[in-house]
Amino acid sequence: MSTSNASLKNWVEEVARLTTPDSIHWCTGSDTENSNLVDVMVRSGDLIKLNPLTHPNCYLHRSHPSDVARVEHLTYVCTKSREDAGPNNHWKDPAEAHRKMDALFAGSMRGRTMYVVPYCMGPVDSPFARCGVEITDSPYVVVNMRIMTRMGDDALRRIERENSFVKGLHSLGDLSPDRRFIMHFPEELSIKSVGSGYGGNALLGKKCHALRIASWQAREEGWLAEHMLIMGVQSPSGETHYIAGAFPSACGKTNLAMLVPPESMPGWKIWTVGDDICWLQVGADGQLRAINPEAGYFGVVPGTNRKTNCNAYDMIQRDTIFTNVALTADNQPWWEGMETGTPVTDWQGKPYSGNGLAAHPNSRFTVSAKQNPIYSSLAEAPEGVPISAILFGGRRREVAPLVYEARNWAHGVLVGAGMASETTAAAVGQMGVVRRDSMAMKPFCGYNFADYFKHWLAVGKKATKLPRVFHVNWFRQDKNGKFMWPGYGENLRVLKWIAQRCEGKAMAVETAIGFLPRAQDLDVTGLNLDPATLQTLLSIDEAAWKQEMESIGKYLDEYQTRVPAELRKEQQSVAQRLSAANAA
Ligand code: OXD
Ligand code: MN
Repeated sequence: MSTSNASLKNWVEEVARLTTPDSIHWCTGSDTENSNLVDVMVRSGDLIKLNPLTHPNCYLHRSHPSDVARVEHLTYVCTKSREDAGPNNHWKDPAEAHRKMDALFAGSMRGRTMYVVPYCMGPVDSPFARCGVEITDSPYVVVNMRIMTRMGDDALRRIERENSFVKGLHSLGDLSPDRRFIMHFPEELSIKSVGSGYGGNALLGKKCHALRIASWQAREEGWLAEHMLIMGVQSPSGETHYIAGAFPSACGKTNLAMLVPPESMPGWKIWTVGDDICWLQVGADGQLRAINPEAGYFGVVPGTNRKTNCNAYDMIQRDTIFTNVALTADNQPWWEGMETGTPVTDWQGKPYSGNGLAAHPNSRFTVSAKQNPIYSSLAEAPEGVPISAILFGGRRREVAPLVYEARNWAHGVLVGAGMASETTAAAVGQMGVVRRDSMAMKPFCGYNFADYFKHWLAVGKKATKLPRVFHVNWFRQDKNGKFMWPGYGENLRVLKWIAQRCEGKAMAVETAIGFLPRAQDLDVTGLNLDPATLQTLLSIDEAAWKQEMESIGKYLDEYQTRVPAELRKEQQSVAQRLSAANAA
């Protein structure tokens, strides 16, 4: 097979000349193609078939032990001007980056098959969707892309109709961390990734296309590409509010998007639209509307069990690819947080004797969104869903209260820009260090954050009906390091307050940082939460917040004069309110 699209055909030929594969396979996305690829990988040892009685059609992939997470220090945005990439990105001159990458790609597919993977991010019939083609020498990437995107013939037809697609070139290379780079060329709508088979580095439709390149495209075209879940929150009276939420990697987006309501909140229902990425456009009705560009979940496994999230747990009992989990004696997948079973083999395939972690903390499942028992009936709607509220949230031991609401859109942009969170195992590097992670996009924004904040403010001026903006923190700890809020399904109590705020029905108190619920405004029936703990969760320490605002001011200074004056004004006005409150 090939294509009628000359630019795609030429690019494939050019890549084949450079990488010298043994053969070229154009992916159609069919079931037969998928099972052939799975068979090849089972024979090569790239996939291990799991117990078919307990986990039908499930496989385990073990990645190279040095290749288990995103590599932010090896990820670059290559724009003609360094300032366009901004201090939030590593930068390389595009010509130099191409030279460096092409040297690594030269002959890299010798002895391998080169797969050409056409895909569409978003429902194929959606005007908000965008297409790409990934060329890869990894069959693991192909089977994952088939789950995570609309991959194959339908996408190729759309590419041929539109004559536009993002070019993604990927090779495992020799998997050496010294020869591993993920480079983005937003001005050319292209990506080159070499030396890693890990999801976020290798499944180019996800972070590389749907966030880094798409954020650039979105700015040019007047929309937003965000690191956000999308969920429907349905009240007992049947009204559904759609909420988009930005949280850094491994902070529970998948669990929140698939939340199981507590028994003490009968009648509430949650519907998942997406768990990681959200493309927002101002619709013809003047509202912000969202689509999930992905078709599956690449979720963090540890901690998933029947109690924490039975929806997620049930979803991954069949037709799932696991990466870097442990195994029981009868070949069932196992991870920390699993309530039953005993691991005998760790994530690296070594015998496990009970010391240390059996599964890698960033072990993952890849599963089709269609297997989610609460998949929203509007998840495939070409026009997307209307967004009532946007959440920003980090993993903060202290300072950030359970929830607060921004005064308005511009203040909301400051709340998002000032977001901070403790680092997690989703990226290589030290864990648990608090860093600013604006809109949870620090690793993913394909251009200068100052321009991005400006773009957020501009989108706010285009919409006639804007979502309300909130900040949440499920991760507050007491002096002994114990989590103060139970999290998981109980987070619905906060979502209920948010939904009611959107309807103008819930009360709040105004503080220097925004609107907070009082204890009586939050439904805590059946929760058994100590009133003093609730009080701490719902109050602000003004001295700590003064410092926080100063630190946000310094953070904005890093972006110098490119920072929009409107954002600076917001920061100054919160700082002034805090000073006034301190003086009072
Ligand atoms: C992810 C991430 O895999 O954010 O979603 O790292
Ligand atoms: Mn993510």
